[in-house]
Parts: sequence; structure tokens; C-alpha cells
Amino acid sequence: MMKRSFMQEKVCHLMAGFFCLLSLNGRPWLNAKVAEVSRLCAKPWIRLLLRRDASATLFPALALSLLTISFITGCKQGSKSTPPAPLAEVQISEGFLKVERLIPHDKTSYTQGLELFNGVLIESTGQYGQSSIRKIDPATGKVLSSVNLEDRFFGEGCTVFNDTIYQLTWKEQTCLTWAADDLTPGKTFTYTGEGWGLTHTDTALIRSDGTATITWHDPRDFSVIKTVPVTYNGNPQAYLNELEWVDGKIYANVYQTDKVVRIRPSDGQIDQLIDCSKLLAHAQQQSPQAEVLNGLAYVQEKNRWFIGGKNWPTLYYGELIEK
Ligand SMILES: [Ca+2]
Repeated sequence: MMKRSFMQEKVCHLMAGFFCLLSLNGRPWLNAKVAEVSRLCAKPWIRLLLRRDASATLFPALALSLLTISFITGCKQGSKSTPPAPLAEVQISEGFLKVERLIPHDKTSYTQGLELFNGVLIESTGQYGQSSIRKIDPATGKVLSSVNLEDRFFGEGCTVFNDTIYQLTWKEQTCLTWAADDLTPGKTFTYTGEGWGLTHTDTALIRSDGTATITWHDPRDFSVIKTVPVTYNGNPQAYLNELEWVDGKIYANVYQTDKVVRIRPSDGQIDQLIDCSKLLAHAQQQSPQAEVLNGLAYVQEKNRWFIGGKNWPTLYYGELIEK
């Protein structure tokens, strides 16, 4: 529908009101006024309109039609001119891991990436001179195979895409790749910025870098597809670390906290906080060397999670429960 100007709309309303008034012509208290106006009008067509016999039949119909049109178009105009409603505040839910099983974990393993692939946990570990990529039996925690990285690399997040493990490095701006079945090294890619966490969708890799921005990469050449700023209650949320993509949302543990956040990838807003403070407390009870929470692996077919941390002696397996 063509948009009318402000003046056109006002004229429409005035005309509707005018005809409404005329439709009441015939009532004694208006007769005198209408007759007076009629005499004063210079325009013959207005005098015609003000004739009492015409107003008795024609004007009510005209008035009703114009008021109806005016009302309908006025409503539509109103809806167009109403400023867009502010974004509804994100309802941030809370959750926790209902632990069902404890799995032993190498407490010298500085966990930087964790993901389940074909029933085996893939873990990336960090620290210069100690970094590795390894495969772990999720039932026993036993290390099935492990390959050390060159001393110049500090291992970070990892994910498996098309049977290839992608492993970030912290400041080396290098993404290493490995064959998922036997850890044979593959080609490497470069990127700008730091490497922290890594996960993937059906078509892209998603990287965190310690800032409040996450970056989508093309798995074929690691070129940047897009970036999304992440916010919590409208404020930038930095220190996003290990990642996990589950049912169209990104889970990230926040460095130096015992929280996991759930991020909407469409706009980067955090819509859930998962409290892992009890896990950290338990891990530190078992081993004083246990550092921060870092490690999320989702078990799709069972809707369960493995959650771990740097140098934690235990991996925690269970269900995420929303409070
Ligand atoms: Ca992960």
C-alpha cells in the first residue's frame, strides 16, 4: 500500500469528520449551523453537499466509508511508523552437570581441547614442550595413542571434521591437522590472532581466540567466513575458551571461571550459564595441581557430556540439567 504523507492523512480524517457531521444534519440543533455555513460557502458544490435532503441519505454512507478506510489505513500507517520494539531481554537460564560417572584422567594433561569422535575422546594438550594430540578411551580414561607436538607449538582447541583432526596452537597462528584414525600428521593452515577453542558445524570450523569474538573458518583452507561478537547481558564476553557445537548452539567454558556459557550463533548472545564450581572443587580436592575448567565433549546419542579441566585427575560424565 502506498504510504501517505502526514498532511494527506490529516485531510482524510478531517473529511471523514466533516461528512460525519453532515450525516447528523437533520437534527434540529445542527440545522441552523449547517444552513449558515451553506450560505457563506462560495463554492456551489459545497452548497450542494450541504443540502439537507442530500445529507439525509448520501452523507451517512460516505461518512461510514471514509471512516472505515481512514481507520484501516490509519492502523496500517500506525504499524509502519511505530518504532521497532526493543530486543527482548535474553532470558538466561542456569544449568549444571548432573554427574553420573567419574573417569580417571591423566593429571599431567593440560587439557586444551576435547571432543568425542567415533566413540573415542580426542584430546589436545598444551604447554611448550609438553603439547600433544591424543586419543582416550572414554570408559577408562586410558590414553590409547598420543603424538607430541614440536616444542615450538603450544597445543590448543581441537575438533574433528571429515575424519581430520584440526588442532589450534596458542600464539603460533598455525592450525595442525591429523588423520583421526591413526594421528598421521596432515597439512597445516595459518590464521591471524590467537588460537583458543575449536569446534565445528556441518560446514565450518568455529574458533575462539580469547577475545569476545568467535570466528567461522572454511575447513578447506581455514579462510575466515565470518565473525560474531559474543555478549552477556549486552556486554562483550571475552575469555571464551574450549568450545562445543551442540544442536545449533555453541557452548564455551570461560577462562578463569567455573562457568560454561551457551551462545546463540545468530547474534552471539549468551542464553545459558552452566555452573561447574562443584566439579572444579572436586578436582582440586583430588589434586592440588588441578587448574581451570577447560574441556567440553558432547555425546550426541546419549545426550551426555564429558567435562574436564587443565591437569584435572578426573573427567566428569553426566547430563546437563537446566534449573
Ligand atoms: Ca570441545
